[in-house]
Amino acid sequence: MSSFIERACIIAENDYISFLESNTAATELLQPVSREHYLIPDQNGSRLLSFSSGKWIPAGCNYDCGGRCLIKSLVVDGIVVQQKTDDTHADSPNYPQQRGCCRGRSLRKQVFGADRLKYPMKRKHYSLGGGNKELRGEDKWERISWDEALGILASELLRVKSEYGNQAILFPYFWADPAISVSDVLNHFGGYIGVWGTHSYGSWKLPVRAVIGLEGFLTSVNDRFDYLETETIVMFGLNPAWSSPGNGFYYYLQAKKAGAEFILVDPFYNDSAAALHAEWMPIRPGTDTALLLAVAYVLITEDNLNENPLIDWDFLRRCTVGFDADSMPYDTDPKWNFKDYVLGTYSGQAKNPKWASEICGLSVEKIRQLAYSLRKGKKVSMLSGYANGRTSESDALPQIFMTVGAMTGHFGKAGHNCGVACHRQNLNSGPFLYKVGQDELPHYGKSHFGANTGIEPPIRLAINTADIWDAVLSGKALANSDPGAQVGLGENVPMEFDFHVIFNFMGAALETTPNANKGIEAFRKVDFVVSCAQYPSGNALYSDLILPVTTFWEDFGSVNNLGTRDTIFTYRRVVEPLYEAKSSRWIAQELMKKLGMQVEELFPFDENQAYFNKLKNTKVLDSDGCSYVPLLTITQTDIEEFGVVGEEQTGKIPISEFLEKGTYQLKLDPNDAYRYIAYEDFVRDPEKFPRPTDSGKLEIYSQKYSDLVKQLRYGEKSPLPEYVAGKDGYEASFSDWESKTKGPYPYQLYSIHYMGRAHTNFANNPWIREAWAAPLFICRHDAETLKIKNGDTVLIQSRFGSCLRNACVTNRILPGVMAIPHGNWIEINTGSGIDLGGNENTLCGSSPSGQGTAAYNSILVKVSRWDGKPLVAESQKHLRILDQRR
Ligand SMILES: Nc1nc2c(c(=O)[nH]1)N[C@H]1C(S)=C(S)[C@@H](COP(=O)(O)OP(=O)(O)OC[C@H]3O[C@@H](n4cnc5c(=O)[nH]c(N)nc54)[C@H](O)[C@@H]3O)O[C@H]1N2
Ligand SMILES: Nc1nc2c(c(=O)[nH]1)N[C@H]1C(S)=C(S)[C@@H](COP(=O)(O)OP(=O)(O)OC[C@H]3O[C@@H](n4cnc5c(=O)[nH]c(N)nc54)[C@H](O)[C@@H]3O)O[C@H]1N2
Ligand SMILES: [Mo]
Repeated sequence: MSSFIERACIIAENDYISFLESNTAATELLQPVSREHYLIPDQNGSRLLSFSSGKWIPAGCNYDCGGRCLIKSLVVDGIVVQQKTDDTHADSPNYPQQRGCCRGRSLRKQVFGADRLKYPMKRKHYSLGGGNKELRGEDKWERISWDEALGILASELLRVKSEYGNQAILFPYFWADPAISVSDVLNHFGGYIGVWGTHSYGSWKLPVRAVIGLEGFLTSVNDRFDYLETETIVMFGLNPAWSSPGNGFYYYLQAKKAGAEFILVDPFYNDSAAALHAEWMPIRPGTDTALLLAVAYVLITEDNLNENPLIDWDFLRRCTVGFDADSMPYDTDPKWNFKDYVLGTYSGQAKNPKWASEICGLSVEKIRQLAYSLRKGKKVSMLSGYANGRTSESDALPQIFMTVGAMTGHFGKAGHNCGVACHRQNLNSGPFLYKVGQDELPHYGKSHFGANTGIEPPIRLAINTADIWDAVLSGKALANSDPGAQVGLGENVPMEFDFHVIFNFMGAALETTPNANKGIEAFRKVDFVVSCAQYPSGNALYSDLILPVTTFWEDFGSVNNLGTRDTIFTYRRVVEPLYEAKSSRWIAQELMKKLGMQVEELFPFDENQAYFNKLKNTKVLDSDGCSYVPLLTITQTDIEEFGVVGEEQTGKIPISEFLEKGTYQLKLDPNDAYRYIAYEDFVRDPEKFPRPTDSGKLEIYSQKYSDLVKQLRYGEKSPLPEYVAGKDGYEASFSDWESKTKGPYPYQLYSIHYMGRAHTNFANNPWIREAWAAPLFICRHDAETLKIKNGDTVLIQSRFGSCLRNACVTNRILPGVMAIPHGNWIEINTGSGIDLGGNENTLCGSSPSGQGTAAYNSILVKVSRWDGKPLVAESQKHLRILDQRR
């Protein structure tokens, strides 16, 4: 046996049982004999492999965690024997290495995992049009050839198209390559119904820029050097130590070193707060708006121009509309201004700290203290994550956040910030300094971020992800024809649907959209479900057909910088595709053939040329801060070596250096042209540099926001940032609010983006499982009431489903509130219907509110000690390995 990979394939086929029992990743067949040598099993016994013959190759880690880090793999004889991260230059705060986290650095445990989907498979009782559909998720699997698999897929698509039309195909994924190759084929085939949603952003999505004037995405706060100047950093639901991978948290540590003090407003005293010694202001999930209204009340009622100046009146007058009766838009009744809403002038209910305290749980004194921490004159950064916006009826949140920032003048100046700083919007803010090159292939539609990528899709209709299971089951849904629009969305129109195919390419819709139990019903209703997948997570398991797709390490290569402003990365194929896994491009092409289409129409050249095009077209912002110039110098010899068509060009570094290092990082300096202070021009001269809102100012009163929400038909929103109690929020945990009598589901639960996951990814990585136990976080007080001890298995029940987790009893979460990691894989027990995997969406049933927000963090539950068989610890759990023997 010459290649290790071939050997692994044979073992996978013959030795399935030992794989299953040993929980072994294929790489563990290697036996280390020294730091430099491995013993590899061979047909003649074994053979010694020396690391010195190996090559370090930049390896992809493109998961949607918000980080982009350099990962390199040492490949010896087709085997990855070691991984490392960025050592291309010495580390320093101004010029930091781009270091990978525990997930990226344990990728080889997963790429070579025993649970890889190795061959195309069909469900045993599947036949054209579905067969025995209720067996989805429980049926046995049969290994089949790629030819047969693609044949089945093509016949189902052709049949459904001719009987019901392309609108019967649901493609529940919304962004980015490599999904684009397959979605292009489906578009070429006549289209499909896609999805839109507030996903990550929650209610932070719509109001950006053109609506109320708040900057969005990467430009909402100042660049990373700025935090060295800030005095107080107030983090509203922010946990960069876990959820801003890459260097996000490193910049917080620099600010700490420079003397900033930290405050965390969050139900959880998270690891970021612990590392930064932040003061904790614990609040209940979904209540930030109430808290901030009371902060505004304190500022309004205690501000005094001479003795106690808390409000930046100059900023309010110059840069906002709607604050008080004197600053209302001309055509609006002055009565409806913000100040009078907060004071309760007309309603009789002041939004004072006493009112807010009852809702959010923070004491009256602490609310007042928070208001003073934010006051005018101090260098304050108000930073938020998205998590507080992933709650029910939270549309007022971005607007009240902006309002408090405006009242205190924390916009447009060094050391002052007011905006979102999570995910890839971490403290490394400012416009991207690179433009990733286009591959020059023809593509359909708009990208996730609204950039037009080419040909108009034949069907331009999308359903909110939070509505898709209902749409499949009831045949009715609101549909949007302009989901990619940058400014709000098109109108949501009630429509009828008749879905017959669910096509899962990327994404793990069953695990990541609300109401997974309904999702399973939907999967079991349609005629046909196909999943392209790497591992048997929920989507794959509940399908009729599984197509094994390659991981980033087996893909041809790509260029990306989604996540870090100053660095760009490339990765290349580390090992040949494992087993019979195929790239998305290959699957797309072969599917075209089966559907009777001309491959050249979408793929006029090969993957090598497409990769080369991305490289050559990649641009970097020049040191003048204005013009983009090519990143790479490419010679005729390079072009010949690459074996592509192209022309010579001059750039910043030779292509060979980029390919070898896997990265290029701009050296930033606090005094260079790349500096970014958000809103700087606007604040200096609001007439000359207006915001793109109707008034050109920040809109504390926004009729447009109200109108946009109305046309989405999920409810009404006041033009002002008014507090509305959410469905499945704190208030709903009571059967009687006045007497404070709790209802049947008395605890608030939310899902937290977890260090041991990038969504559903890494849930099956043995090293990660050892380090990150994926428990239910429950506070000591509640645990005592419920007679739950640390490590006990507990049953968590909501109106929508139930699951098991082992408890982590801690002082770091607010009483009455519990948290569960986002991204656990569904594992429904057939008899009881309980999800042993502990996926949060088996509990979350929330229907969208306001701007279509999926309220992932508004869940009400009851919890009890589980007297049945306890769950094994995460580290002891067997991998889910499907029997893939022929
Ligand atoms: N309850 C609750 N739900 C949530 C959230 C929450 O906080 N709580 N968070 C929401 C958020 S913010 C987000 S962004 C979404 C994320 O939701 P998803 O995008 O659905 O989640 P992922 O787990 O990233 O999905 C990736 C899937 O693609 C597969 N995959 C990875 N690489 C490749 C590849 O190269 N090719 C192919 N074909 N497949 C690949 C992986 O195996 C995995 O199954 O979840 C949302 N859902
Ligand atoms: N390791 C890891 N990192 C990730 C991801 C991942 O899956 N794993 N996913 C990435 C993606 S796509 C996204 S969108 C981002 C999401 O990142 P965020 O939107 O920031 O979400 P979380 O990390 O879940 O929560 C951040 C903090 O908010 C708190 N919180 C929850 N609800 C509320 C609330 O109502 N009010 C307040 N004040 N605080 C609240 C939580 O306790 C937590 O401390 O993370 C990205 N980063
Ligand atoms: Mo996200």
